[in-house]
Amino acid sequence: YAEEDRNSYEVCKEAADWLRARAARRPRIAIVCGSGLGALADVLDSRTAFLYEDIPHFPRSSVSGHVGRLVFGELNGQPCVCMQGRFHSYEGHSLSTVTFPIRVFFLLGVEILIVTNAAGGLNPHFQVGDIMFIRDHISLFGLGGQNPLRGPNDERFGVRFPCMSDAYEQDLLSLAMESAQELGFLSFTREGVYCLQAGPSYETIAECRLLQALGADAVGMSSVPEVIVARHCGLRVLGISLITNKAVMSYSSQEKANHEEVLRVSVLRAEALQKLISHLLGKLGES
Ligand code: 6GU
Repeated sequence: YAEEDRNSYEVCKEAADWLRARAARRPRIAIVCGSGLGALADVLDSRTAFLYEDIPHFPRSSVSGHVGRLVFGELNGQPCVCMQGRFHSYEGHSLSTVTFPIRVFFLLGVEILIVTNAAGGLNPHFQVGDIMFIRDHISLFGLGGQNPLRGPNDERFGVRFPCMSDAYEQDLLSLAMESAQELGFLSFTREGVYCLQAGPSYETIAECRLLQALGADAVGMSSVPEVIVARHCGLRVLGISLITNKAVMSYSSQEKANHEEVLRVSVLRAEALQKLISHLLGKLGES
């Protein structure tokens, strides 16, 4: 198939059928693990893992900090599937490849998508190590004509013109905040707007100032295409950014964004994030 056909219904269904025949339980929740956050998949109970390279039609991931497998299991009693390693546009993948796993999750019967990522903080009140629940996003991609839904629409997934004003579900956001409070995490929990930048280069200072002026609180290189495709097929979405560094806003700053720092901070906060997601899933039992 042509690269843009990877996420066609038939191709996604072959991958979903292959997984369904091998996974013990139908997952209700899919979790995309961002940079340095893959350890979450290692704490699932009753795990079964599948390397991307063994799953029909699955792309390969290539970034350090991203392993490359799907892990099925339970977290706090909820059947989950975790993506340990995601696909980014900057690796050279088309947006249909980046979002292919989301459609596979939909066909597996997943109802809720939790996307996590590492992001640079633009909001001056944010600290390194803060957890930001995504309230909304700005897709410089989408505004510029690169949307994962571009091309023929298959109604079996969703409508031609899906609404995005409710992309990040308020009920999930409230439950996530409640969880943060109950765990004593409020001092480092925020809410804000995530802005997608294609990468792989980090932003210039002028670009950071621009994004801040546009109303973005954090900037990163992922998640938005997955969220758009998830909303298209009706999944409920929660987005979580870990602020791993402050975006450089001033010419007098000596700081430089770098991947090692991003990984170091995300590993530091990975455990808190695991606790938070696990606690939240406990609450989802009832809703
Ligand atoms: Cl500062 N920018 C982008 N685009 N992605 C990031 C980041 C910054 N920090 C972590 N991921």
